[in-house]
Amino acid sequence: MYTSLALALSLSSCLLAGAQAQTTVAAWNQCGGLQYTGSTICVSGSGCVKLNDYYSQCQPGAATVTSAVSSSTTVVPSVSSSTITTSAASTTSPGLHTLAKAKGLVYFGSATDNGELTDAPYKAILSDNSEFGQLTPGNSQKWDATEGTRGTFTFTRGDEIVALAKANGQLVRGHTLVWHSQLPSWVSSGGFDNATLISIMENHVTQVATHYKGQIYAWDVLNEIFNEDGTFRESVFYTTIGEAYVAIALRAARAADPDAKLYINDYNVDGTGAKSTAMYNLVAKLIAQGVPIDGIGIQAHLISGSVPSTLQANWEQFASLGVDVALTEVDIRITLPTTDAKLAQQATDYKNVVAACVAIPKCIGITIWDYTDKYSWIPSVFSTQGAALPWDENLVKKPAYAAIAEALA
Ligand code: 9MR
Repeated sequence: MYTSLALALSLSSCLLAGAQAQTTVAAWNQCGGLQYTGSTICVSGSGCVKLNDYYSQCQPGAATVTSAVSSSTTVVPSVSSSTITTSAASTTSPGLHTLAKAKGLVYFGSATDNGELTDAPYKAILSDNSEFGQLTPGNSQKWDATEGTRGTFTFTRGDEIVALAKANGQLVRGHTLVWHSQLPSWVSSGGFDNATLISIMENHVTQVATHYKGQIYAWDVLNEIFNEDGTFRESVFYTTIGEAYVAIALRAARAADPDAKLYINDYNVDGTGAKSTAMYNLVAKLIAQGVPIDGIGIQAHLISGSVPSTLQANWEQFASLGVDVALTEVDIRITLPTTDAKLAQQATDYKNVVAACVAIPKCIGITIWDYTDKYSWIPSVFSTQGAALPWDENLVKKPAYAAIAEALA
């Protein structure tokens, strides 16, 4: 593992002229970075560590800054290896995507959304293809974003993210063609008969997949089609068309973009259980019927401390069908406020999740559902929970980052 030898600390931002007049910065707080105007002097016993161009952080035991050190000096601090593995911030990594590729995965990626792209420091990390080799538009390819009015298609926002990924040399997971949620009411409440709804759904899949033809590594063709007990969710598609809608959507996607891998994606299919069994049985049936299906998407919206112990066994079952599996929306939420112990538990959870994928040759990729707590969906839905991602709200790597890197090393 890359550990202490790779710990290069830039002290330049801590050694500004007139430093004696500054107040000291407490451990783990910001002490430097582009556009930062606060104090650059860390509290005694900690050193100012450059994490990226935009953020330097006071880290206990990292280094003692003295005026004898020139601003261009790079020091390797004497910290124990246990400190390094629990303090992701002090680890220099070749990048999660670089590690994932070396381990045989196709990508390590992140979801993103259009509004976030005006945040330059955020976009800089997102665009670093050593960290992320794949992007998923979090919202901008959904039905409400692409066909809010029947027959009128809008691709501007999706195009922005696909173009960014292309410029960065990153793959795109398309998300998502047929879903009961973020579905305009003209579809969900239109009262269409079977034949009409089939043609509406086929047209939607065809138009969107054709627009992005050749640019999408994999499509979540169907999203969240099961109830927790493994029965089909009573979406307008299921109640109007019946189970056949699944195969119709997959066939339309294949016809529109023959090179895109086609997935069915869901949450709570992480460990074994009724919903996972339903997913397995459906995909087995589709394969037997000759319906195009290439992968099972495991969203993996998980709770720290409660990650199922059956992840690997379950994903091996899926993979035994001959399809790919991918972790498509990973986050591991914590009950707030965070503590060092909770962040350590979260790091262990991330390590176990990533290791389970790495252990399965057919597990081809891991996508986190955005990379920073700054833009996580969790607090808006679970009011007491958050901090679910490997980078914190200040775009600083958390212990989870080093844990993921360890599992990929
Ligand atoms: O991240 C998305 C968030 O910005 C939206 O508000 C939300 C609305 O449904 O959808 C989020 O993404 C979801 C994804 O599309 C499907 N699986 C669950 C994700 C989290 O809600």
